[in-house]
Amino acid sequence: MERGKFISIEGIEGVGKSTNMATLVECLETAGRKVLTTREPGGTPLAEDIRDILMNRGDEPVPEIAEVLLMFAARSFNVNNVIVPALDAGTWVVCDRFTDSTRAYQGGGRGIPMETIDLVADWVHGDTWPDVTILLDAPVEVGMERAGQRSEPDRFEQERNEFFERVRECYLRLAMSEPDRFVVIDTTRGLNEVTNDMRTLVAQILADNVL
Ligand code: Z5A
Repeated sequence: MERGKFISIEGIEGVGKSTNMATLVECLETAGRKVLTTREPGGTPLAEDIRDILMNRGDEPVPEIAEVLLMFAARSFNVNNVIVPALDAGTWVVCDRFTDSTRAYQGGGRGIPMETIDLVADWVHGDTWPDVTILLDAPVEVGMERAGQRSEPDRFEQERNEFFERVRECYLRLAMSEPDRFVVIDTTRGLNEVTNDMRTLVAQILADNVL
């Protein structure tokens, strides 16, 4: 059986990951692919428990090292219990965030050395990397404005704009350093244009032009 493809979606908050993920999945399913969606941190019951620790604003501070390790602990559940079994069964996996989020947020945003993150990544998921990573990009103010229309901010959403600027810069650097894996979509434009880009990209992926 042919292995499924692994696609991740990345970007700072409010750039439209959830919105565009729905389009991506719809296009793949229309083309006859079996698709599983998952998210990080999360994706399994235990990983979702870890997500609660990471996202909720409690009284106890979360040290940066604990944040990295919890992200990877959650990822270990998701990779071993969801992602790899699905890919092995020929299912396509679409993941809302993966290790590039750790590189961008904990590396770029918090300043954890990239070598440390990549060392743990190698330990946790080895060669299991997305075949394609779609980076949805928009200036921080655009993402903030869109996200701002939502409910109470979580622990990450209360960070300052400078933090998200560093995260965005890191994402763009990662995309430049791995052009064969990353596709960057400018989501500053209207939703119709972005949706059209997403449809074109799926057609390219299916035609194997991107992988
Ligand atoms: N995190 C981390 O630090 N390290 C890690 O390793 C991992 C994660 C895995 C959880 O992420 C947090 O965890 C995240 C990073 C950290 N924190 N932050 N910030 P999350 O993915 O669950 O949460 P999020 O980043 O806030 O994503 P989101 O809430 O799902 O937002 P989104 O998906 O990017 O946006 P959206 O809901 O699709 O769109 C926002 C609004 O804009 C919505 O009303 C849309 O209708 C509208 N929209 C979208 N696109 C457009 C366009 N093109 N035009 C106009 N309006 C639009």
